[in-house]
Amino acid sequence: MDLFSTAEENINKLPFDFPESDGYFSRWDDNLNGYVIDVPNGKLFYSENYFYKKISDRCVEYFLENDTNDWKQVDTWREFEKEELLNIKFKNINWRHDKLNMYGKIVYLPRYSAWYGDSDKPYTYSGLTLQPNYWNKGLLYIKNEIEKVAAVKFNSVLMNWYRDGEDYLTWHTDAEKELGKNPVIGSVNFGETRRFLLRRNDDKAQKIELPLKHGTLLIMSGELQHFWQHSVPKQKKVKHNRFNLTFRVINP
Ligand SMILES: O=C(O)CCC(=O)C(=O)O
Repeated sequence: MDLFSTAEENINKLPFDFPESDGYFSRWDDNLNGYVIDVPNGKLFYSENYFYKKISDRCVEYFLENDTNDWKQVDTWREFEKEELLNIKFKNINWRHDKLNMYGKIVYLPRYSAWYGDSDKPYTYSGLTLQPNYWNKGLLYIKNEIEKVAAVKFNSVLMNWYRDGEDYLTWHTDAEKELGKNPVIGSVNFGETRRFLLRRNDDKAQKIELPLKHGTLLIMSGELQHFWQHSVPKQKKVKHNRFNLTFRVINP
């Protein structure tokens, strides 16, 4: 914190580096408990502690609860490789370890995932078409909480489980046809803090880095998915779980 700033200046200051050039603007919104941010060709909303710690802790438990192992004692989930995960009976989430066929070679994604939503909304991403699991109580709770700010009704969520800093997500946009023009994406985060990077499609040197923490809500909207890519890079020092849920509106 800058000791020479006024209290008002400090509350308006984003908790991460942000360009000061034309087209970049941010303001704190007391009612929404977060920052409303404009970037060239896109909008963001960032609420560092949108979910209270108690709720965030409960969400992590909810995602991991299972009947097969002493899940509170598991220190690293990397021990459970590939098919082994299929033998764990998770109580609330149907986790999968998806694999792709890359030029004849089977490659597992560097994270686990699960897809939930209205049952008639199949979704294709990274070359995989997934039929959603139907909503459960925990996911509906999170969805309702973020809809208060997002001002849209989400009908699906892609869940990503990063077991540790070796798991990652490469540069991409959430601009699939089913998401329509200017999609609103509600990204909810629990567990370890990870770096979330944004870069422009036409100028890859222009990057923004946001920390996504235990309980952080990030909403991406406006033209962002058509002009900016995002990624979650490896962070070898991170040793524990992080869960990310991206809520989406899938159009028929
Ligand atoms: O894990 C994250 O923060 C990003 C997730 C994401 O970009 C996606 O699911 O498309």
